[in-house]
Amino acid sequence: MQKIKAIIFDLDGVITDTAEFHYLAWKKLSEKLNYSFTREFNEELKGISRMESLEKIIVASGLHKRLNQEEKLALAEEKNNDYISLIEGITPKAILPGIEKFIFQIKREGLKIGLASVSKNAYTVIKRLELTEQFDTIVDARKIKNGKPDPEIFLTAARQLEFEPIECIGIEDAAAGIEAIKATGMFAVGIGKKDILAKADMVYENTESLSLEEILRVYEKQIS
Ligand code: B16
Ligand code: MG
Repeated sequence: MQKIKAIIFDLDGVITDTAEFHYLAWKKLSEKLNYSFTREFNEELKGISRMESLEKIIVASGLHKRLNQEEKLALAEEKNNDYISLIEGITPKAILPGIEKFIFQIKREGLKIGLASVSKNAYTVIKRLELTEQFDTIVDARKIKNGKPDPEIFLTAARQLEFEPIECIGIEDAAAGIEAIKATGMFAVGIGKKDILAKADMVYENTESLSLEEILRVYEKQIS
């Protein structure tokens, strides 16, 4: 039977609720562009890069033909500055419920832990949460060419841990992230709504309900 060797986490929306800060910063920028930004639209931005997110907003708002590259970069920077101010006050208290206990369970089982975040701010966030030491490997935007849903980020994390994708489990809150995990052949655990994360192998409504024992049980049942 295949043995699981590592758990690879997404950051925003799984370890901490920075997904909400990305939402607020994009909403503020959208309002400036006279675009009515909804939570439903925000789901499409989860897990994708800053510039890809901006592109989607300006296409949706009908501004894409009027903005040149320099203006786009300035808008992306403006959003990032707002995001940076929002994450300034982050402390370990912002770790989502159940995550520390889950990390403890993973370590107790002797499994490795990886981080796969396309955020250029990932290191800062993990450091402020005082979690850097918990990770055996960290892959962020600087190490990859293609964002989620491309599998590159999860494949890189597995390679850096020196495991096959089939020996790893990925955890994500974004549809694009689940797609990326599944494209590697890993088992995918979703955090959030089942209809949005339909391609995941199993979904928990929130991080508080995460159980390593249950995940391993479902994984083993699936591969047997
Ligand atoms: P930044 P993840 C992703 O992080 C977010 O889900 C996404 O909303 C954000 O646009 C992206 O990081 C880039 O973030 O602007 O900080 O570089 O979910 O992969 O941890
Ligand atoms: Mg996420």
